[in-house]
Amino acid sequence: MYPSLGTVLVIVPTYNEKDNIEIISQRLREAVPSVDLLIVDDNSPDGTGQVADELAKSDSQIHVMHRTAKNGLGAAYLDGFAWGLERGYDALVEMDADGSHQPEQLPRLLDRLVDADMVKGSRYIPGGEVVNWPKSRQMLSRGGSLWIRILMGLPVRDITGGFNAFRAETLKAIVGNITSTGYNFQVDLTWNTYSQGMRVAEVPITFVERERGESKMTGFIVLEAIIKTTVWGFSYRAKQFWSWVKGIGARSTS
Ligand SMILES: Nc1nc2c(ncn2[C@@H]2O[C@H](COP(=O)(O)OP(=O)(O)OP(=O)(O)O)[C@@H](O)[C@H]2O)c(=O)[nH]1
Ligand SMILES: [Mg+2]
Repeated sequence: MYPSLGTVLVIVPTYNEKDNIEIISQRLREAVPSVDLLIVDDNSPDGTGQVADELAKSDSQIHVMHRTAKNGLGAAYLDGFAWGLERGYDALVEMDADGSHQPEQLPRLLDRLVDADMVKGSRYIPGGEVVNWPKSRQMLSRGGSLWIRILMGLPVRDITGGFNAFRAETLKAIVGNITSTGYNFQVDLTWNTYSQGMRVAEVPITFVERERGESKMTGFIVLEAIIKTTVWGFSYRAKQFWSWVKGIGARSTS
């Protein structure tokens, strides 16, 4: 139990994270001993799933879900959310395995969730920072967030960030609408929470580039994000424009 929130499940998706999973699990268990951990492994060829099983054997608060194939980060999280919701957790958290998200900063997210429906760990608000990312990657990430913020009118600074905490009720209300698999999964969750009138808060985090293992980022993942957010943004703006036109029409006939 986490004071004032209830039971909390941290979900960590893994694909070939053998050298990271034990370190991140230990850091999490030490930083916030009351939370449970679910590792969702997509049958990693490097044996991450077996390492996770060993961790679970010696710690009743660590659980492992084995999926049969690599189906993307979003699909792994959706299965993890379903697992946690079925078991009645009050809050669920997304966190990467590669050390980019600091388990020691998890209390910031959980404390803020007391009066929010979703809390995003943010690199781009005062106090937030990015360590060891090349300029090109920073520009892609910052540019992406700015593009989405302008296009979709989302008042969030770090929209693609993946260190996020949710109340169970928030996820129950939105999971059925989530269709993205790659990076855009985080945008999809944020957009759906916000557009249902729920409270999205940001807290500063220190994001650290992975030190071990390989990135799973692909051109497809970036393309999916660009195309989907553009379509959503334009349809959102078209709806806004249409209700403005209807408003003028109604005023001129009254
Ligand atoms: N289960 C599962 N996990 C995945 C999949 N793709 C990525 N992950 C995990 O999702 C987290 C984020 O993936 P990363 O490869 O770190 O992606 P990234 O942070 O954009 O790229 P980096 O710059 O390398 O850190 C890591 O814990 C990965 O192991 C997938 O298809 N299935
Ligand atoms: Mg990463």
